[in-house]
Amino acid sequence: MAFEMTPLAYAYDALEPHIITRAMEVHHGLHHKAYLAKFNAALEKHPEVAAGKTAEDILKDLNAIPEDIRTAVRNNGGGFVNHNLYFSIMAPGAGGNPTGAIAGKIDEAFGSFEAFKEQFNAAGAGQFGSGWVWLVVNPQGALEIMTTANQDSPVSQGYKTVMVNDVWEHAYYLTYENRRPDYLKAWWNVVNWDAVNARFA
Ligand code: MN3
Repeated sequence: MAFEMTPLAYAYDALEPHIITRAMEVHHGLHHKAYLAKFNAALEKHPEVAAGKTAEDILKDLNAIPEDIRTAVRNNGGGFVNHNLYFSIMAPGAGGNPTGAIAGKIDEAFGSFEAFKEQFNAAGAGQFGSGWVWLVVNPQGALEIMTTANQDSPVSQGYKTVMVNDVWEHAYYLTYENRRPDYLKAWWNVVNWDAVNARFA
């Protein structure tokens, strides 16, 4: 059983001007699709790895993956799962202050939404090279900001992922060229708090 692309809930041009159409076409239509194809190709060699599991489940115990496909699963399975969350928590006409249960939890953990945003953006700007900046629930049950390199997922380290921003250059170069901090700042305009709450629940 092969994993499949989750259709985007919005059009490629829907996140303009914060993320331009061509950036979404390349990111979702080419990069994301390529991770999925390579993930499925790796799993074809060991179909038992995916039997009865979600893609995220597979990433939870990388040591259980046969060695000959472990790196491919880590990189491409990670790429598939990380991008699924990223694309699912964005929407047009979104942004603004957090709503729902996550709003209070963010205040509790970081003091205020403004303080959280500042820390999240600083972590994203400080991630050297390609990677991701996350809001996660740590194994002790508390909210935490973390970064991962390449396509590594926090689920492989026992964390639950709540929201994520992609800081690979492919995520922002077409819209912002080399100005990653501008992208980090603008990205909050497309954060869909309903989707973040659904994920957090
Ligand atoms: Mn990406």
